[in-house]
Amino acid sequence: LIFDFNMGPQAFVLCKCLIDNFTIHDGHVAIRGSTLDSVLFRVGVIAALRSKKLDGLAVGVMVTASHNPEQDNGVKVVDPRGEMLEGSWEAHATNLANAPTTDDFLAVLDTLIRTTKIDISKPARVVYARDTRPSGVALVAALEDGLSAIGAEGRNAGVTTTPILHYLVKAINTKNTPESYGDDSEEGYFQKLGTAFQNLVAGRPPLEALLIDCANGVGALAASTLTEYLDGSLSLILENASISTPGALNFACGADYVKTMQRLPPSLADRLKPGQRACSLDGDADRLMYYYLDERGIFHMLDGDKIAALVAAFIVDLVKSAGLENEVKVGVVQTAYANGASTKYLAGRLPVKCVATGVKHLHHAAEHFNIGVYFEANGHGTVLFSPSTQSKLALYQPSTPAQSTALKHLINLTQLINQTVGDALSDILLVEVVLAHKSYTGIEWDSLYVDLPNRLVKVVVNNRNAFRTENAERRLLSPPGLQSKIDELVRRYDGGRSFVRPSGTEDVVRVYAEAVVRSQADELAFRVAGLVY
Ligand code: NG1
Ligand code: ZN
Repeated sequence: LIFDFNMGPQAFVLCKCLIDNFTIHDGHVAIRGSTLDSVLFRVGVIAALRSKKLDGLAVGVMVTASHNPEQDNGVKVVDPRGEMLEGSWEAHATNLANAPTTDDFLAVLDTLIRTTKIDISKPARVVYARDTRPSGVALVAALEDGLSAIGAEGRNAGVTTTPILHYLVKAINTKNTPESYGDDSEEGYFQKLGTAFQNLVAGRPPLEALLIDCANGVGALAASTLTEYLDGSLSLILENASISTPGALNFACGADYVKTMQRLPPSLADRLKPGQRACSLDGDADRLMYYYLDERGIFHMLDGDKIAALVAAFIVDLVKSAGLENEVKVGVVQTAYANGASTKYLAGRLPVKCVATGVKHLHHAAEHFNIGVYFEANGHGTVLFSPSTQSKLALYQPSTPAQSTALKHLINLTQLINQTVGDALSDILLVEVVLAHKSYTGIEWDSLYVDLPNRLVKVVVNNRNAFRTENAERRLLSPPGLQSKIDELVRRYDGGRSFVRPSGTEDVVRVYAEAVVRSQADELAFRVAGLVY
């Protein structure tokens, strides 16, 4: 057994073997940056074919490995509506990326073009960007080679965040249409968010400055630009903004560090005053974790579940105040990793759906509500307003001044929120709007409910595909007999809950457990891990 203590107390690794392979999950692949050149070339070809298949609509490619170490890199492919690559194409992309030789690659390509009936004479447009990782420069060059090989038109969006790239894809494809998502430039993005934010907080007392841990990544650049568009309506103090210090990206900082370690990044120890709000972005600024220190210096984390609770309750209230509660149904989507206390809090107020891990599942489930709020506990999430709800809001005639104000707020929220994907910057503004409206500090927000102690453990097994799940990954179908052993263990713990699922992004099986008492949550997680190993 190898326990990897570097991963922190939340993520021990029980190690049996390591397998080297690329898998595409939620539209992305991640691996050491220096070995990715051929994959990026192939992704260029895939993205161009996807664009041809969709009659030349722009497709996006983001070169990033998100919250992973600086030496890793990866790539995400973005569909024309600004959303993640369609599921069936993940499989095509996996096959193309893994083809062992050039001849194999060409054969897979040929099959793909024939089976999906792509007219290769169609135009192809691809917009691409990278985060601040040094390996990104060469990978973008390899991507550009792939695009030229197939004659696609490329637009380089430079160094930017993943959510901005998603925004650009949607803005390009809706340009000059009634559904225009905004000007197809970074400026258009900041303008849209900045204006909506100022409208939403107008007349409210200004909030105390927010400290942002930028994970020494691209979020530092974007957050700094954002301040110019807020016109003093919110002050941001940017920390961990060293984007050119080698090795600094995501190192002992950032949203994943905070969530995994459940502690303050050490670099903020003498920066954060008791009671002051702070938050961490991840390396490509699509995840967000809030937190604060109380008077005794104790760290309190406000994770994706707490953000969902804050935001969903606020939107439900606005819908009611606008007089639309019978017409606009608000719902929340979570995964099994959502803290049980958050589910209890939310389920008492609005419909809550649990889906399998992975943004694509959350996003699609959220589309089934008129307004769907989704957040993963790790801080990735957004709010979706269905097209018919957006039209309803535009046409609705309020009958009182209070209804009219609530309606304006809802409409401004549709502009403030990046509905294509979870966006740390847009989510910061959303949280700040709610805090300003409620006159909440972190303390009042935190007291919406008390998190159950929980622990996440990774187990490296011989074959993670032997682990098959059902019921939104909350129960195991195989290996045979394992689920009943887990059930038996869980029964012995007060408030116990535990589940086991194969990771979609790493060659490991993840074990989650929670219980009323911290030591019991830990014990349950390690006992279940022992059953899995
Ligand atoms: P996997 O490796 O399938 O558990 C992880 C995260 C997901 C999601 C994906 C990225 C956990 C437990 N899992 O998935 O929430 O962010 O990466 O798409 O945090
Ligand atoms: Zn990310």
